[in-house]
Amino acid sequence: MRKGMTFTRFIFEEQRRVPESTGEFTLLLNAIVTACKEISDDVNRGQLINVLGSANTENVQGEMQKKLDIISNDIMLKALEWCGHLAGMASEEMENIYPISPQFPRGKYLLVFDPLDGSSNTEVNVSIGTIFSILRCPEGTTDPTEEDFLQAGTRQVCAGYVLYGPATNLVLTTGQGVNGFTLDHDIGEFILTHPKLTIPEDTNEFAINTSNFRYWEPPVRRYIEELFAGADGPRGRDFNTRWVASMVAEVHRILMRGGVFLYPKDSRENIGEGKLRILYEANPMSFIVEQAGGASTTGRERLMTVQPYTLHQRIPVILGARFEVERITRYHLIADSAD
Ligand code: AHM
Ligand code: MG
Repeated sequence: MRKGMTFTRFIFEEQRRVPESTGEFTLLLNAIVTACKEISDDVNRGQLINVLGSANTENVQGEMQKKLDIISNDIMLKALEWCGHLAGMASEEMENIYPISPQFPRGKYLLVFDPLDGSSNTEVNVSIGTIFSILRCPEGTTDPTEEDFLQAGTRQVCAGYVLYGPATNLVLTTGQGVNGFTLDHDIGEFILTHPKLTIPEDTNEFAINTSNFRYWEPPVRRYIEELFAGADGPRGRDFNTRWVASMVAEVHRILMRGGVFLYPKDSRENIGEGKLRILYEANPMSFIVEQAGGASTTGRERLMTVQPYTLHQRIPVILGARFEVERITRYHLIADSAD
């Protein structure tokens, strides 16, 4: 007998706690998870099925797409457009929103996703993942426009990611804490392996791409310089660096053993307000991190309160251990008030 509750049972039991629930949300989640199992399978087979390498196309943000970016995006669209629970979708890999074809029924939710986060890592067999966020479609709207997707992170109904690493993990929040599951390939089901995840308030581990040091603002440089100084500096203890270049893997590590992650604002022309996208990356990860007891900021305000004004808008992201995030925010306030 295997130990642990299946994801299917978990979400049905959650549904029973909400007597007025129609079951629509539960079925939508199941469909998302099925799509991610298919992506997991393709990622896992990799070069055996010739899905590695560049697709030689650019996405709307001018980034080169990998074959797996496009395949994962197509899997999500095809697995979810027919389900009847969505009124529309938006993805990091598509310029415009994806309306549900008239041949399918429409539902009350909107789905936004990054089909394959960290895809620069596909050829090197380093962990990558799918990030998703479920929003409510405005009441009475069956034909959503781009504007309907532009919701602050605090309005998310659910956020999650599936990490394709040595194991395939699903991590999910609906605003009642964070739970983690591991895919049991033998039975094709996710099993609840990490219930009620929490992030320690303090940490000695930080993740940032230090090659961008010269482009950062003074408060971020100050913070990182103090960490570099370790036991000899004002922090009086040593810190350790990690950088996977897959946000989904960084957030997973933070959920498992703590830490802080930064992709701050910088002065490069193509980055400016940050590299990561509000809707597909920053908001869902912030929801998960806050629900696990961590914090998330742009450096100047709580990230999930920022009102997006375009679909692919980018934002500075600083998230993880609460004490560190508060310290970095303080450094921004001090720097701004001195200006
Ligand atoms: P992607 O969605 O195109 O993969 O880009 C997002 C990724 C994040 O997962 C990661 O934190 C960051 O880009 C790494 O950027 P860099 O290569 O500048 O270090
Ligand atoms: Mg991404």
